[in-house]
Amino acid sequence: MADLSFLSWPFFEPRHAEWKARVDAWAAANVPSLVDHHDVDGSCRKLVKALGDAGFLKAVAPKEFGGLFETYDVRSLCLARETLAYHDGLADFAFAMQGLGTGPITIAGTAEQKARYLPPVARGERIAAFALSEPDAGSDAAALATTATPDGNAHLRLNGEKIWISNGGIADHYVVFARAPESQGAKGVSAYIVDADAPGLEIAERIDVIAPHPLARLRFNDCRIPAASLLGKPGDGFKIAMATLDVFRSTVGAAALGFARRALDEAVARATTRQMFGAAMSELPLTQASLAEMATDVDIAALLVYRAAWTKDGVAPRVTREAAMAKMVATETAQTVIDKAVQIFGGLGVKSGVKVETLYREIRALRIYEGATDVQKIVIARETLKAAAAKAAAG
Ligand code: COS
Repeated sequence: MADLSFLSWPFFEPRHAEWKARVDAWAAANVPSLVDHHDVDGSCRKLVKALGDAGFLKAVAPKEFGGLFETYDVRSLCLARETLAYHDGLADFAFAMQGLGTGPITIAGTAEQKARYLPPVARGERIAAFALSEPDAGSDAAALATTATPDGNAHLRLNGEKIWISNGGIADHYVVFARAPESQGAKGVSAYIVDADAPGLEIAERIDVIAPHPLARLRFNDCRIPAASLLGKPGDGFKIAMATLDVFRSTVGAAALGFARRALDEAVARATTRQMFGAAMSELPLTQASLAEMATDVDIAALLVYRAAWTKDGVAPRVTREAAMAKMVATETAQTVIDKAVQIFGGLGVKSGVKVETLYREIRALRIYEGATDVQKIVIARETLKAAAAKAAAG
C-alpha cells in the first residue's frame, strides 16, 4: 500500500482522501479481472464501461452535463490517475482519455454539443479521443497541415492525417484540430468534433507500442462533417488545444507518480525480503541510498503535481508553467525511480510480466506524449522570460 501521508498536505480537502480511497478500493477489486494486456481494445471498452458504472468518469464532465464539478477538480483527476496507474497502466489510460477527448468540448463547446457528447462519456457509454499530432507536426503543434475546407454553407471537408491517436480505432468521436486552407500558424487552426462513422474518416494503421494500448493513425479523405461540429470560434483551435493540455498535463504527471509509487513499494518489498551477503538486501547501504533517492523523487513529483492541480482548482485559471513543471519532473523522475526498482530486482526485474518490468515499459511514453519533456522546457522558459519582461516593464 502506497504512502498516503501526502493527503494531509494543504493542497487537499477531506473529500479528496475519500475519493482516493474509493478509487483505490474499486481498482483493487475490479481492475485485475477487467484487464487483459493481450486484448487492449476489449480491455479498454470494459474499463470505460466499468469506470462509468462506478461513477468515476463523472469527474471528466461538468455538473450540468452529468458530471461532478463546475468544470474540473484537477486534484480529483490527478488522484484518480495516480491511483489507477498504481494498479494498472491501462486502467489509467481508459480513464484519462475520456477526459482528454472531451476537454475541448467542456472548455469551448456549445450547450448543445456538451449535452450530446459529455453525459454518455461520463457514463462510460461512449469512448472519446483527441487528435492533434500529425506525421510532420508533433512538438510543433501549430505546424499541423490537416485542412478543413467549407463545402456549401452547412458542411466542411477534412483532408489530412493524424498520428499517435490514443483510442484510435475504438473511439466514438475524435476532437480533430485542422486549419483553414491557405492559412499558416496557430491562428489558422480550428477544433471540430468528428464522429467515428463520419464518411471519409479511415483508421489507416493500428500502431503497436512497447506498452500497448489502442493507438492509431487516422486518415481524413474528403471527410464530410457538419459545420456545426466546430468548437468555439474559427481560429480558436490552437488555444483550445493548449487550454486542454493545461488541465491534462498535470494529470500525466499524476499517472507517472502512480507508477513511481508502485515501483518504490515493489522495491521496498523486494529489498526487505531478499537475502544478500548474509542479511536482508535493505540492510545494504547501496540499497538504502537507492531507496532514499526513490522516496525523495516521489515526493518531489507529488509536490509539483498537486501544486499545479491545486493552483488550477482555485488560485489561477491558467497554469501553463505549473502544469509543464509537474509533467516534466514527474515523468522524468518516475523513469529514474522505476529504473532503480528494476535494478533492485536484478534479473527478475527484466522478466516479462513482473510488475517492475511492466512499469519500465509503461512509463517511457509519458515522457513524450502530451508535450515531450523538451516541449515542457520551452514552455517553462517562455513563461519565466515573459514574467521577467512583465516585471521589468512594470518598473
Ligand atoms: N492557454 C491558452 N492559450 C495559449 C496557451 C495556453 N496554455 N498557450 C499558448 N496559447 C495561445 C498564445 O497566447 C497565442 O495566442 P496569441 O497569438 O493570441 O497571443 C497562441 O496560443 C499561439 O501560442 P504560441 O505562439 O506560444 O504557439 P507556439 O506555436 O509557439 O507553441 C508550443 C509552441 C511548443 C508551446 C506548442 O506547440 C506545444 O505545446 N506543443 C506541444 C504539443 C503537444 O503537447 N502535443 C501532444 C499532443 S497531445 S498527445
